[in-house]
Amino acid sequence: MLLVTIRFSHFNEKARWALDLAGVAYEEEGHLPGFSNRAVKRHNPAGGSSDKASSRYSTPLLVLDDGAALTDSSAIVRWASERMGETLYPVPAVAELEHELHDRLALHTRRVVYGYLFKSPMTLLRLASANVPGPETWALAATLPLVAHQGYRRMVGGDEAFERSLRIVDEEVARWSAHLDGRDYLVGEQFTAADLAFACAMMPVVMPQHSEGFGAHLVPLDTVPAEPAGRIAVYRETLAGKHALRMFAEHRGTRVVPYGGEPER
Ligand SMILES: N[C@@H](CCC(=O)N[C@@H](CS)C(=O)NCC(=O)O)C(=O)O
Repeated sequence: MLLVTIRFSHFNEKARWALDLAGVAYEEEGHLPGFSNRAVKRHNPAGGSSDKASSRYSTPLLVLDDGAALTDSSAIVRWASERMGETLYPVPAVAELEHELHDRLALHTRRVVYGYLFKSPMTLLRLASANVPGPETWALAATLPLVAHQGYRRMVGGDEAFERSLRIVDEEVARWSAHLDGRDYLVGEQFTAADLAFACAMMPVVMPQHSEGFGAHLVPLDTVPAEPAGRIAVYRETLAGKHALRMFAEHRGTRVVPYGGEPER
């Protein structure tokens, strides 16, 4: 089974997490954004469907042993859940929350992290080379200022969109923190796909390290530039941030990262 990913992406972590929980063996083929579309097209020319977050050729893509393709992280989590002793979807509210998280919190945390990465191209390059060593990272290195400039415009949408996403993340973190007050899990009394999706949606703003459960390499916290580092420190102390980190610590299990290594300092 093949999982095509952007390795440091939160939607991709959703898929890896669920597959790891189900104990399913798969090979991960990781790419950088942009290169990932070509790889997805190669493995699944028909593509999936586009949505609020992505194009038809987005990652994660899971190609099953019989050749069938799952083209969305939620479909992969659902598929993995069906192979577990206990379902990750005990009640319909779980899938509804997963959908809500996909369309808002996850979208805006992603925009925020890309905004900061494009403002600090060397951090982006270290992240890339730790996860996708080789030609894609060399190409990024050769075109770094241009990629950072265009990426900030196209993927982030410029300053106004970046600032708006920062505000929305603040609001969402406050809202979810209130929801989590006095609860151990988002729905009911057990870990569900909602907690898994939530922890992944929060990932860009709490930066769980591999040693804290994340299934690829993120940059070490003490090498993050001052402004995002300050935000990460604040978010980590909120109930939402603590919940995300606890889900990684208690429910992620151990993942052996197949290749790459800790980013250079
Ligand atoms: N709804 C999709 C969203 C996936 C998504 O946005 N993937 C991004 C990486 S974070 C991607 O591959 N983007 C490239 C593209 O959309 O072409 C899912 O949950 O799998």
